[in-house]
Amino acid sequence: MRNKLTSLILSSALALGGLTTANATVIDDVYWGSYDHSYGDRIGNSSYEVTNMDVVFSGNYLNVRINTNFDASTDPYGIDFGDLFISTNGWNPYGSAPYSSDSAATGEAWEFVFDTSVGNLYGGEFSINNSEDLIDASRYIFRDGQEVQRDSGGDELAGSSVDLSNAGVGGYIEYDILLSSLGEISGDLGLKWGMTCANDTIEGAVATSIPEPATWLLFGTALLGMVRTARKS
Ligand SMILES: [Ca+2]
Ligand SMILES: [Ca+2]
Ligand SMILES: [Ca+2]
Repeated sequence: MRNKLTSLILSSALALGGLTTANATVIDDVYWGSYDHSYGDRIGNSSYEVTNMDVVFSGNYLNVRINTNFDASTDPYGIDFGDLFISTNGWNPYGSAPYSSDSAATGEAWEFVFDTSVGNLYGGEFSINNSEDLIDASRYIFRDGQEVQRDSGGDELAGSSVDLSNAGVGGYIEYDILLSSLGEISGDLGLKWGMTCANDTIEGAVATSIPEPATWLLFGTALLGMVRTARKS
């Protein structure tokens, strides 16, 4: 009987694990970001559109899918994929939606960055390129003031990856970040992505995976029920 009870408890614990790790969150692109100019959400044609971000905590990984038409391999101006910036101590952009005054100078500080071109996650002390560091302002209209790529430095953290094979119109690019590399997350997890001209940039936050008290109550009640059933059998 003890074996039966143990296996019941084990299987319900596994089921709970599944419940708490499969919580997908969609972050809609309600972010503009700028130095107070009036470019709106996107500058230029729809090939720069970022629609939203799907975020899933899946086992040991944080999976972030950026739904965007952008593809660096077909961009006629040499615009590149930007990097994925991660904040592990909350998300505090400047102002409120659509965050038209949030910039690298006023907004969130990022504890981690996945360098898309290198293919590695970095923590520690790294320097950042803003959009105006990479795009010639005398030739192009673009969204300045946005952090878009890691420049140099930082501690290289193995085990995370990016998949660019689905980039293009109606497509997406996808990051798998090894959660253990991020250390302790306090509060919401903040995320930011844009192409190097930042013509469309997305920022937002997801709540981290802590079971709701109601979930624990249900779990406890279910366990009690199982113990009673097991004792009767
Ligand atoms: Ca957009
Ligand atoms: Ca931060
Ligand atoms: Ca945007």
